[in-house]
Amino acid sequence: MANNTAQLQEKSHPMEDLLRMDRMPHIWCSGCGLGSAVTAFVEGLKKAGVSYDKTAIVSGIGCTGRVAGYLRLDSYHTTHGRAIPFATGLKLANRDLTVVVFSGDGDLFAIGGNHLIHAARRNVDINVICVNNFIYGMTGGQNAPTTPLGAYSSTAPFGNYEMPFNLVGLAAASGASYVARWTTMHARRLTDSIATAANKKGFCFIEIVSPCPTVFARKNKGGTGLDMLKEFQTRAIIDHDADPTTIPLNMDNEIVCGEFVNDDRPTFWENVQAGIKARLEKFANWEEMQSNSRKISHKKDRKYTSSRDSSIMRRNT
Ligand SMILES: Cc1ncc(C[n+]2csc(CCOP(=O)(O)OP(=O)(O)O)c2C)c(N)n1
Ligand code: SF4
Ligand SMILES: [Mg+2]
Repeated sequence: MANNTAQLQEKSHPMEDLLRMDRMPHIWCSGCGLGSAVTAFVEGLKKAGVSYDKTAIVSGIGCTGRVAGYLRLDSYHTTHGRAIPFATGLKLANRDLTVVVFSGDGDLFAIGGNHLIHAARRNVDINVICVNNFIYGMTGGQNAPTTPLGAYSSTAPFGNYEMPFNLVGLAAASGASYVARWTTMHARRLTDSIATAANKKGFCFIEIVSPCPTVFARKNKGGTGLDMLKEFQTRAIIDHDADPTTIPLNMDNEIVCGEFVNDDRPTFWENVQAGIKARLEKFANWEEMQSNSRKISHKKDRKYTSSRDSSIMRRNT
C-alpha cells in the first residue's frame, strides 16, 4: 500500500507545467465539460507555441470563472462581468502579451454583454473563450441569456419565455476578427481553434458548448455528462461556411459548429497608432507652413529698408 502511494506520488500529470497542482482537487462536478475545455486550452496553447511567460488569462465569476485560478499563467480572477475591460487594459498596457479571457455565458453575455460587443466592435486584440452551458451554473441554475426557449431553470419553472442570444452571431455582427463554435466533444478541432486564435491579431471569439449535468441537465432531463456528450455527438454538424447569424441554438436543433469568421482588419491599437500619426503629421505640416509664412513676411518687411520707407512704416504703426 505504502509502495503504491509512493508510486502514485511519483507520477506527474501530463498538463502539470500549466496547471496549479497545489489548487487540486478542483471544484467542478463530475461530468462537467469544464475539464475538457481546460484540456483543449492547455493543448491549444502548447500547439500555438506562445511563451507562457507572456500569456495572461482573465476570468470573471462562475464555475467557468474558476479556470484562471487553476492555470499556471499570470491569472486574474476579476469581478462578475468585468473580465473583458480588465483584459483590454492589460493588453493596451503591455502589447507583447497574449491575453485570453476564459469565462461563462452568463458572465460574458449577461452582466458583461456590453463589454463584449464593444471590445469586438473595436477589434481589441484579445481572445475570448466562452463556455456556454446554457445556464448560471455556480449560483444554482438561474436563466442565462443563452437558456433555450422552453428550457427549465430555477427562475423559469414553467419553461423559459425569453429568446436566447446566438453567441457566434452576436460576436460576428459586432465585428470580431475570428469566430468559431465547438462542443466539448470536438476536442481536436477546439484545440486547433484555440491555437489559431492565440496567434491571430484582433478580437477572437470561441464558443464552447459544454454540459452542465448538475444544474442544466438535471432540470431538463438531460441525464449525465456522458449522456449530454452523446447528445452533442448526435446533434452537432460542422459547416465552416455557415452564416453565424443564422445558427442559433435551441433544445433539439442541429448544433452547427465550425470556424465561421477568420478576417484581418485593423485592431484597436493599430487604429490608435494611425490616428495619432495622422494628427502628428498634420501638426508637423502646420508647423512647417507657419515657419514658411514667417519667412515670407520677413522678406516683405525687408523691402522697407530706405529711411523714407522706415519713417512711413513708423507713422503707420
Ligand atoms: C455583481 C455580481 N452579481 C451577481 C453575482 C452572482 N453570480 C456569480 S456567478 C453568476 C453567474 C455565472 O454564470 P456563468 O457565467 O454562465 O458561469 P457558470 O457558472 O455557468 O460557468 C452570478 C450571477 C456576482 N458574483 N456578482
Ligand atoms: S454546476 Fe454545472 S457548470 Fe458548475 S461545475 Fe457543476 S456541472 Fe459544471
Ligand atoms: Mg453558464
